[in-house]
Parts: sequence; structure tokens; C-alpha cells
Amino acid sequence: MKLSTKILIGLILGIIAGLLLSSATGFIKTWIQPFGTLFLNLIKMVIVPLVLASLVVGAASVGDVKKLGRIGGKTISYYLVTTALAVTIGLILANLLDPGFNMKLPADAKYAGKEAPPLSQVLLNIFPTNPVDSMVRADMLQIIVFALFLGIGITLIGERAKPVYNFFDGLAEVMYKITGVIMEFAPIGVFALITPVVAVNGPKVLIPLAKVIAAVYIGCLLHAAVVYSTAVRTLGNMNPLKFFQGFSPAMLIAFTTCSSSATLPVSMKSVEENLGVDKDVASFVLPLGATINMDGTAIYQGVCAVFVAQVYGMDLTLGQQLTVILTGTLASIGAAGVPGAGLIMLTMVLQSVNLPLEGIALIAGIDRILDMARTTINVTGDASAAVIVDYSEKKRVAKSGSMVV
Ligand code: DAS
Repeated sequence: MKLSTKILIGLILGIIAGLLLSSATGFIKTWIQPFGTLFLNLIKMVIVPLVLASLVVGAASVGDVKKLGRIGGKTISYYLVTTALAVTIGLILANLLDPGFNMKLPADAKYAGKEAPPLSQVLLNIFPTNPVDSMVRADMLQIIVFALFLGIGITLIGERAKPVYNFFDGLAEVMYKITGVIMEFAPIGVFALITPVVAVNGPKVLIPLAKVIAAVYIGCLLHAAVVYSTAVRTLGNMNPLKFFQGFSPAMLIAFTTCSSSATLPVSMKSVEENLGVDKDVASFVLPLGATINMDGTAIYQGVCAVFVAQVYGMDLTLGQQLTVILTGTLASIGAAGVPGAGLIMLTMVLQSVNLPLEGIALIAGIDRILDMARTTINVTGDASAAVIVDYSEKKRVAKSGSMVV
């Protein structure tokens, strides 16, 4: 039986167990949840060495800095376009579904939301002053930047740096192998992760904000079905069904862990083994995407901004909605690949259009349910970029090869 089927069975059994055991949260916390935490910790254990090693090897084996720049340019352009599309989908759906229609709150409710870091801080902060400290703190953007410099350095040194290249190449292989072993426990891990979420967030908390949940989930499904399918078919020359099926193990891990970072090892394994993406493309596009490309989060920002405006009886002008598209895109770039990051960045979006931050208190109760959908889309967007960039590079090589004749 395929691993993705086993994981799906674990997910379904976990949802059933969560509904049946909704009054036995103590039992779940003691005897089920630890297995989910263990699985999550094991995946997190490999993230830093895997990303560092595979990105160093990826950057070094790209062979020339020009190609690295080309891959980077294609990747970042695709990320920005799809993210802006995602926020727009979120805004349109929220305006159509009108989730805040039947809820009206005075704007004086108190909510001390955490401040979102200013974008300038995020951009400046990506250059590490101490790479070891970046790895200790698992600061993915700084690790990515350091790995790129290391890989470029190896390329520039050439033969004398071969031992360094071989070390990271071996480390990457070992970490991939460990990821494969950990993934054998995924069905149990997914079961143990989803059961407490369903038991705690059962139907009672979902009903009053069902429209917000519907808008985010429909937005995510639409984005995947329209944007990603069109993109992988037209720009990646891949059948969308093959794409979603091949990437399904990572999508299920993202859905249950709500963490793009924790899903990264599985994302890399899935695109390379199931979708045929070259390792040097995957090891550049995916870690970068897990950190700065979050289309699901962008959809969520668009929906929640309109919802909060409606709840407080404030209509967003077209100009404000365009501001939400910009700040929603930036917020998704700044959000970390960990559970709940989008909720923190929502403060930045609400502030940008002068909406009361108290609205976040309404979203917080269902944020975990929304996080499952948005994280799944976040990682799927990264995989679509990897497929497209990989195809574009292969087409380029084929064309230059034919030109050689
Ligand atoms: N959970 C985050 C992620 O890992 C996204 C978010 O919180 O918006 O992608």
C-alpha cells in the first residue's frame, strides 16, 4: 500500500477518534498526543542539516552563478505573482460570502495582539552575522542565505573545495535517508496529530465562524485547482493529477502539522522521487518557498481582513482592498513556516487598513482549522514552482544541446 494511502487512513482514523473521544481529552493528551509530538520532533530534527546540506550542494552543483541567478529570478517572480493572485482570491470570496454579515461587535473589545515585525527588519535580517547561531535558532532565511554563499564559494574555489562539497553531499544523502525512515511512521504520527485537534476544536467552535472557514477552504481549493493546475500544465508540462497525487504525502503532512518548515523534508522527497524534479532545483526552490512563499496564508489574510471589517461595520474601499493585497502579500512573505504564524502577521494587514486588532480575537479560536488549509496550499505552491523551474531548466538544456549540433 502506498505511503500516501497509509497517511490518509491515519488522518481519517484520527478525525473519527477525535470526534469519538471529544470528552476524553485527558486520555488523548496522555496516550495519543505524545506520538504526534514525537513524529513532529523527528521531522524537525532533520530540517536544519537537510536544508543546509542540500542547499549548499544545490548551489554548488548548479555549476555557475548565472544559472543560480536565473533559477532564483524565475522562482521569486513566480512566487510573487501567485501570492498576489491568492490574496485577490481571498478578497473576492470574502466579499461574495460575506462571512461577517451576522456578527456585529463594538470596536472596544480588547485584544493585545503581538506586533508583526516590520518588513524592512525581515529583509535586513536575512543576512546572518553568525551562521552557527542561525542554525541553532533554525532561522531558515539566514540558513538559506549562508548555504547559498557557501555553495557559490565552493563553485568559485573549484577542485580544491571538493572535500567540502563531498561532505555536504554525503550529509544531504544521509538526511534524505533519515527522512525516509521517519516517514514510515507518518500514518501513526498523523493520527496522533489530528486526533487532539478534532477533539478540542470539535463542531461547537466551528459553527459560528463557519463562513470564514468556508471562505478560506474554498479559496485554497480554488487557488490549487485553478492557479496551480494551470501553472504546472502550461509552464511545467505536467498533468495536474500527477502533480497533486505525487505531492500528496507532503500535503497531508502540511495539513496535520500546520508547519511548512516541518513539511520541508517530505516536500523535497516528494518532488524529487514522485515528480522527477532535479535535486539542485528542489533544494533551492523548496526551502526558499517554505520561508517566503505562502499563498494559503495570503488567501487567509484577504478573507480575514474583509471579515473583521464586516464584523465592525466598516466597509473596505477599493483602495483599502488593494492595500490588503499588497500587505497580505508582504505578510505572507514575512510569516514563518510554523503553526499560527499567519495569525501574527494578520495584525500587520489589519493595521495597514486601520481595522481594529480586536478582530484577531475572533479568528484565534478557529485559527488552527484555518492553518491546516493554508499550510497545505503554502507547500503546494512551492512544489508547483519547483516543477515549473525544473521544466524550464531542462527545456533550456535541451535547446542548448540541440544548438550544439
Ligand atoms: N502555518 C504556517 C506555515 O507553516 C502558515 C500560517 O500560519 O499562515 O506555512
